[in-house]
Amino acid sequence: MSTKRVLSIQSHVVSGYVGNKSAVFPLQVLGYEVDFINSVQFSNHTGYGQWKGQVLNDVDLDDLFQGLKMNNLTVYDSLLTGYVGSESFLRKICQVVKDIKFNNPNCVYLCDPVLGDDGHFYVPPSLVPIYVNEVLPLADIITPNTFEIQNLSGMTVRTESDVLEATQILHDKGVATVVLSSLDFAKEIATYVSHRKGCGRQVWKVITPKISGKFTGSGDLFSALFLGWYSKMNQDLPKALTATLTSMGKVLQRTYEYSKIVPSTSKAPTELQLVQSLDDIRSPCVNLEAVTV
Ligand code: PXL
Repeated sequence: MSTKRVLSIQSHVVSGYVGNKSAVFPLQVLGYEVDFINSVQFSNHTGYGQWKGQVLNDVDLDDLFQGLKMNNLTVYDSLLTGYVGSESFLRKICQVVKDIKFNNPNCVYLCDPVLGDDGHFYVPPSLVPIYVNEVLPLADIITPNTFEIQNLSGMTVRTESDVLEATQILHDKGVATVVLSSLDFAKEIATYVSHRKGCGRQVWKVITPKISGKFTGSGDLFSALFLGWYSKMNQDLPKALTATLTSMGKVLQRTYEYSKIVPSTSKAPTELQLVQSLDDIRSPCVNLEAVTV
């Protein structure tokens, strides 16, 4: 069987792990051929408070894509997109998706609709209606966090019945699989997958323990792992989810432990311990269970 090809359009940082730096290595470890377009090239992620670098615009993206097309290099099995900072770039991504799906209608498009977290936007809020009306109808899988699902569905999401209602709103916009990457309960985290099937749907959840600390780039890692396992598990959603969450748990635990030993003089945020987690990414030892909701 030929190696599956993924195109990932996300940020690049010289130092640290967000965007493509969080996504490309895990996908390669899982055996994918990964082509990546860097939507920005920054020295480091923006959580440091200061950074330098360049931003790719919609014309630059089109240029790179046309170059690939000239050489018949746009045959992809999967497409992954993450943080997008402008309306024009997001609309150009929609054109790229349509073009790739024209070539291969079975290409799986996973969109992480990055809007923000903890009640704050870190992209212009004007991207919300573009995600809802233009991106969701094209996406096969979306992986919002709680803040994002609330903004995309237009409702507050606190309980399981809220999750069921909000995911249905997003299915009605055209996306078959919605993964709510984390819903915070008092002592644990719940992750939900809702998959539209004919007129009905199936929903699963996995409960995982809370790991202290918030690590930038973990959402990007989650989406990449989920896309990787989804194909490797022949589109078995509960299996893809438990494998993803097992690796995530190991990476976050290792990163938390590392954060406790870095010198207190260092003001830099702790970066994901990704390279150190190679074995946990390649062969997660899955003990989690996905239960039907
Ligand atoms: O992980 C999201 C992300 C992506 N790209 C850049 C970022 C961040 C989060 O800080 O700074 C450039």
